[in-house]
Amino acid sequence: MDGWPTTDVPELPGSGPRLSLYDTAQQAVRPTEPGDTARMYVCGITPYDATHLGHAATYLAFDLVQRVWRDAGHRVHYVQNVTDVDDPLLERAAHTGESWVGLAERETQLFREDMAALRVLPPDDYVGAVEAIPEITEAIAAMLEAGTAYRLDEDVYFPVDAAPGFGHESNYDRDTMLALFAERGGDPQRAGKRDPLDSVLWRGRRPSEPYWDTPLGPGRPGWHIECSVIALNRLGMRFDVQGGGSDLAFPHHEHSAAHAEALTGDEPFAQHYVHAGMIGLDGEKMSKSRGNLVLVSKLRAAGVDPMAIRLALLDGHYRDDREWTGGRLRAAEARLERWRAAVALPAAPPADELLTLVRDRLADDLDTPTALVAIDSWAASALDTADGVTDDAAPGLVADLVDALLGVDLR
Ligand code: 5CA
Ligand code: ZN
Repeated sequence: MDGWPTTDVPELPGSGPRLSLYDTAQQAVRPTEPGDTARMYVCGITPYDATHLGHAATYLAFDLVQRVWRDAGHRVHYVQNVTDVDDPLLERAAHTGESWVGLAERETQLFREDMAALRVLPPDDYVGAVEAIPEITEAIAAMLEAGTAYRLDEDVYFPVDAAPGFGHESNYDRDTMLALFAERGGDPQRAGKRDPLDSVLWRGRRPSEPYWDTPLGPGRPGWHIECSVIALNRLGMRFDVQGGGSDLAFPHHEHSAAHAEALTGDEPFAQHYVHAGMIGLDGEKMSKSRGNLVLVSKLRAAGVDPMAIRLALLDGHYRDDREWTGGRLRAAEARLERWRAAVALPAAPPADELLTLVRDRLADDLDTPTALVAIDSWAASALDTADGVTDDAAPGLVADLVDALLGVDLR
């Protein structure tokens, strides 16, 4: 499907350092080691409600991954899915009486507009689960053939013992896995499974649910195999970063990796599994199912500058769970105003050291809070005319670095 319009990324002098990121599987910050083209898959939305600040924060984190890689001289191949058929979407449509197709199209379009307004660089391949059904069924058929999938009534399941290293991605013990599986869309109680943690690859036709006639029989894909196949067929195995919010570490990313590893007999699925923290509101995770949402589109409609939303979300480390408050937005608006005033000056203190510092901080597991404070200091001295040495190229350089590396347009 179509992505959204891209924004230009200014070229900066020289190039940035290698990006290190925290990897959930190895539980350490490690350097990424992309080839000429860095390969990234980030799990996309399930389009049954509008983009909230939690989604935005997660996509912004991976937008910075792309920007830091580009600055280090890599091309980036970025793939994202849209879970445009799945239980929560069908449940919401059944509840409101809207068609699930119409709901998915509307919310996906709103997401595109929100991402474009936030200047998130679009994926190169933006792929819906529905459009990927032929490739997904082909993969499941191959797994059945190889014995890494089994039929249960009209459904097809993945046996976790087909993945010898199952659990290596999330590092959870079995009890935690069982609890999270029940909480996050799994079916540990389903009778007849070989192991309660086995996950559904293909869900046979149910009355009043959409289905597709395929060589596997009528039905629809399971959630994890959707991401395994969409990623694998576009990026291959061992791609650089698999990303999403921390609520995807288990079962979603564990099962997606296990499916792909079983399918190909190769490993790992991804070199880094990278997870953004959860944005909360009033002490709870912001989520469509809880309904405690601050929507990007609502803020935009109220006249909030998307660049202030962007700065408000970057003023916290991407891996930390953090609480949204109106105060964060007001602080970001004030910061944006100061930065804009500083880059509008005809001359300002030299910014070469600032460029090096921002590059270093971002390359160290996306340390945006420190990078933002460094830019604050430069802006403060630029605006304080008492400070002596000025350089007439500095305001332009800072506008470019803030644009290229943080995606914030100051002009
Ligand atoms: N379609 C699947 C992934 S294949 C899905 O999880 N969709 S979603 O719409 O529920 O979430 C989209 C992304 O936003 C996921 O990476 C999820 O981890 C992230 N996300 C959801 N809620 C929050 C939150 N409160 N804070 C940060 N990230 C969040
Ligand atoms: Zn996914």
